Amino acid sequence: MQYANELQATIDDMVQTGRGVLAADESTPTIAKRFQAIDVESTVENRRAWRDLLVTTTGLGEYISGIILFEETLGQQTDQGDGIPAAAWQQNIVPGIKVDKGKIPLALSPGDLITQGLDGLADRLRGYKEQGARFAKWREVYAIDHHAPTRHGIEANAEMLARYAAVCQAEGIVPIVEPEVLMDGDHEIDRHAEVTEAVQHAVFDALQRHHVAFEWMILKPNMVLPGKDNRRAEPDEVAEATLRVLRRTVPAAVPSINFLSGGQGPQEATENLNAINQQAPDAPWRLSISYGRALQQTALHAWLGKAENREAAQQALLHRARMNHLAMLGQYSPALEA
Ligand code: 5MM
Repeated sequence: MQYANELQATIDDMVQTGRGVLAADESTPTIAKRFQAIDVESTVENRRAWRDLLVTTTGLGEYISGIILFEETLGQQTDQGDGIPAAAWQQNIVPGIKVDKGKIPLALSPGDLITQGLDGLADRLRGYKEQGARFAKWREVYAIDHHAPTRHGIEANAEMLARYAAVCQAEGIVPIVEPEVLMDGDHEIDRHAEVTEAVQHAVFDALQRHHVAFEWMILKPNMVLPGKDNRRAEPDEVAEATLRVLRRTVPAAVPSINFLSGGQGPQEATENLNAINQQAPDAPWRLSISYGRALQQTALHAWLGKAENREAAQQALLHRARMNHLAMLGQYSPALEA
């Protein structure tokens, strides 16, 4: 592959013991929803100030090795006048970019969704690379109900992820492959496991068909959980179910599995990750994070859009990052939250 050395260097920079990825790539409608919860207007400047706060948190690089940015943020600057990607590098954090253009219903397939954004992707990636991005992310979303996702939907989504990942590797960009089976609904944990297993099988089959090198990608899956309207499972049950599915489906050549938090509470997401690492100390892949909400939520509520709360918000972010660092080592305990 043309960019083998570059791809390996990015993997080496991102996949390290005790470090994970911060997902700060909320699209404009999603960040508006997050800001609305703290009564802050979603302006270009407020979005810049928030992402500046995150990326300039002193010490964040100890626990975070990569940050996923939204296109707008990639071209923005910190208060100090540094480009946001350069500010990430100053903390030894690799900047990356969300490249999908969001989901729409899959035509003629009720209940299935599909993500857009493949047209012109290679050109866009070249531009993002010039702006400093070294990895990309693309998310496919699967909602569970009685009939969905369908076999056809699962295959169509796998095809999109594989085509995206192949274009990334051809351009020297490490792809984060994110198939997210939502936790919305009242399904049991077994149903979530069944769908996640079918999704992962299809994704890896498609990646292989599209000649994607597993060594130079990162998988960003959901954990296996009962539906949000069902019950809350204990961390050991989540870990067992999640590891069973991953062992059945994810090749050992994949260097790292970085979970999304998907609506779990910040502490819940840390507890579950800790149980996963405790149960699988010899797993072939690193078991890490690519959390958005579970890393940002407490910091966002400490910030409230006010400059005078900036330091408190950074402390809240650093604390969550450190708790997850300990969970990656299987050394977390809720007592440490205090
Ligand atoms: C940060 O949110 C990302 C997607 O945002 P849009 O829906 O606005 O495109 C999302 O892909 C995120 O990276 C992952 O779901 C991880 O975030 P959570 O909050 O699930 O850990």
